[in-house]
Amino acid sequence: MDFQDIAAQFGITAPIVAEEEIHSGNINRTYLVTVQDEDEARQYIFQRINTFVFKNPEAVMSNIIKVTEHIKQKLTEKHGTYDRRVLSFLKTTDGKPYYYSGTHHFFRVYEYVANAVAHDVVDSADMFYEAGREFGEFQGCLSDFPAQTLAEIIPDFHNTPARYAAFHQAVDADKAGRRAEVEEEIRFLLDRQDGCEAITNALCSGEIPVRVTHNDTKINNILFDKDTDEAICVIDLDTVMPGSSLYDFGDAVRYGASTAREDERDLSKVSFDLALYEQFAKGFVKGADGLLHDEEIALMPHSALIMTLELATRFLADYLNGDEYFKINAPDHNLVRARCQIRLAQDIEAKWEDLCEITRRCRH
Ligand code: GN1
Ligand code: MG
Repeated sequence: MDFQDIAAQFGITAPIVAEEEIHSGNINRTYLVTVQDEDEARQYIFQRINTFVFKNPEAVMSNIIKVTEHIKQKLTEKHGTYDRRVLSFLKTTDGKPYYYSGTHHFFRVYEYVANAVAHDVVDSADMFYEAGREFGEFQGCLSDFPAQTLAEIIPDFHNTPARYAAFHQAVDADKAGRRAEVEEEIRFLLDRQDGCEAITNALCSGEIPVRVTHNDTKINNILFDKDTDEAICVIDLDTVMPGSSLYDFGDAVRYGASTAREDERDLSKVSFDLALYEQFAKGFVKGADGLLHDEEIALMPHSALIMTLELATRFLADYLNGDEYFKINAPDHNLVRARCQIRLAQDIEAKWEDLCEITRRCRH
């Protein structure tokens, strides 16, 4: 890939002196690119958008530009500046927020946020509280954004019943011929299908509001200031769409309150940490600053379980389909991931009463 050519499309003419792939994220390809401009070095993130997953990259970028502009405005009103607190995307010389180099290669470029770091693992309660606060604030910033002007990038992204339907299809089709070895996992997930409608039902009945949500709230989608450890910027905005606060909450805790990585092979290491859950919940409620309704808070434990089961169905479906969707580093990577989510769901169920009690304490 000729990054110098791509840089030029975005009006960057200084010579590239370093380029490094960042191997985080299961979907897009991400590179840190350094250019030497006269006497100072500048850094950018170049990303190649995965067009198998994102069928309409123009719509993805249109959503992202709308949302980041809105956040810039809100932050300026609140803090007088938005510096380092929101991503700034470059436009190409013909004014587009992406460059299509042909053969499905869509690139976007944004300014690298200096002196900041993303963490793949939650290693302190304070870090997870900060993450909750930041994602809560993110939702707050977008609470007056007209949700209907955003494209639905991946329809039914967190519609768990629809995810279950896709899972059934993958099981029935058994495209990769792997079904026989995962009957036990399939049974576990199917046994829990009925409870998975709690969020979508509450949205449909109007019991909880539709909000603009991030939808991919893993801890590594937040940047932290290297000096102060403060959460400063939400990244990976591809799936910002209308949704429920519970999608963001549940997805964040199923990842961050797990005591193991998402692809841990030793399942004895996988459990759900209630203390971390509590920190995130407190941060999220605080960051959202009165925005969350009691009905949303009451469903937080359900969201942890539902988002965990949902991702388990997605990983296992991808395994059955022959690994079409998620990047993998081993033939059984998706199966390992699915088993982790299943183990986590079991632990959430075992700790259910405590989870509900902690959630009640987080209300105010
Ligand atoms: C994908 O790209 P990444 O790693 O941030 C996926 C999420 C999953 C996550 C699991 C568009 O996110 O939904 O929760 O992997 N994103 C998409 O690690 O499918
Ligand atoms: Mg990501």
